[in-house]
Amino acid sequence: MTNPLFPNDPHRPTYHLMPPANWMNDPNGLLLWKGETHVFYQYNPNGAFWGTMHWGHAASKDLVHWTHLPVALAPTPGGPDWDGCFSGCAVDNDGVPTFLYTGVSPEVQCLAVSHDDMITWEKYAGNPVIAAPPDGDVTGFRDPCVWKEGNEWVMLIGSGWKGVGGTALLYTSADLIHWTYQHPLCIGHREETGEMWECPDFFPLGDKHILLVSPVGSNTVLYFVGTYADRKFTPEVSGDCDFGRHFYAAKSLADASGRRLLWGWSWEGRTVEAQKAAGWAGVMSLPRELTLRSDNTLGFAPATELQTLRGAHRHFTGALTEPVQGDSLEILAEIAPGDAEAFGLRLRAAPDGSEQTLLTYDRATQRLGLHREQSSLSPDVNRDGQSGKLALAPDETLQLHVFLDRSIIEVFANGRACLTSRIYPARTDSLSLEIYSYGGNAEVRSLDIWDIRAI
Ligand code: DQQ
Repeated sequence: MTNPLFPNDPHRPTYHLMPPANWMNDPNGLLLWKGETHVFYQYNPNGAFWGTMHWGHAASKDLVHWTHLPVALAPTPGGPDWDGCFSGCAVDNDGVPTFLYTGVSPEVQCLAVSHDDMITWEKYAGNPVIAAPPDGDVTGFRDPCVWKEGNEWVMLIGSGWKGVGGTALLYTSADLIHWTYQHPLCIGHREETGEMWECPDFFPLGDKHILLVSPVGSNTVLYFVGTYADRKFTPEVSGDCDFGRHFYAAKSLADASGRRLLWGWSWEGRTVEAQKAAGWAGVMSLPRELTLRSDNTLGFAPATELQTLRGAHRHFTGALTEPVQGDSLEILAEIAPGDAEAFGLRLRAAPDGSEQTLLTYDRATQRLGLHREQSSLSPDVNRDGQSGKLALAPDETLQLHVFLDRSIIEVFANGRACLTSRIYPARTDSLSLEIYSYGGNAEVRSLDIWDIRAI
């Protein structure tokens, strides 16, 4: 986002939603209101580090350009959220926008309402509305996700049973204030999906229901596709929402046309000191549309509205016939593997190759990965490789849809995999884009590249 506070920062994204300065993490309280999409988010007004959690607020008419609005929630000294307003959701309660969120410490559930189109928020005087978890050895009790079924409100709270596995605890209420614990929506296996599920999100898609959870320490958002009956969920298919390890705490929203849109928090990949020095940390992912595929896995696509940001366009077939440079690009590439062992895109490359990031498909392992070992000459930067399985059918081409926005890369592959990551090239001339292959030749069927305009 163009920002006078950081005119010369080469790493600050230009077309992603982020606060004007300081720290942000999880998306919170996504709500459609009077024709606009409102995104709230975990925010620390006191610097570019996690702490004193508030709720920041932005709204958009087009999912692309965002207006920053006043901070919605701040901790109340002496109140149940004295130590922070943690994550939660927003619902439209008969025309009254209402937040359900976690106050700390300890973790309790709180309610707030707005009577002025969400500019200011009043916390319920009787907070907390849920003062303690049910009996049992829980690993956490936070991040309410609320929806309405008939006349009843249903809430999930992210949790887990010690030694057993992550869970989402299901409560019901007639008025959003008085809640009754029912049972766990479902329970995971500790060894497979962790012991504590943060930020549950639950919604119908096609003829299935989807549960998204962010297991503590996993750096990933898992999805489960399954059946919801008697207020219990039976997972049938599962997968990773993103291979990149820089996409977390995702929340979704059904838009006016019924599309299911997902946003996640992309955290930084550099030291806390570097983040503080930058004055900002955390980026909201681009909105991505979720679909249910015929094999009951999830499909992912960037919201089509993003096309309105496209600027200068270049189209190639076979090979890049002219140099392409940029740090704010959209790239659509279709590549047939040919006889190559590995192939993909070389991004943000310096003229002498001393910095470069490889987005690679490896045929032997069938993995799509981002190789960041040479992504930066700076010592402050994480350079771990990140990859995930993407099995291509024998005659299937690799179809990459890449959004490069300075330090953030978001990749959509073959409509069924995503990889979000962060890079911080230190050289100002690390700008080249190339196609490469290894151990043989891959065939570029088509390549479209757009400059992307700042928002
Ligand atoms: N972030 C919030 C918690 C949530 C975690 C605190 C997930 O509510 O569990 O900032 O990133």
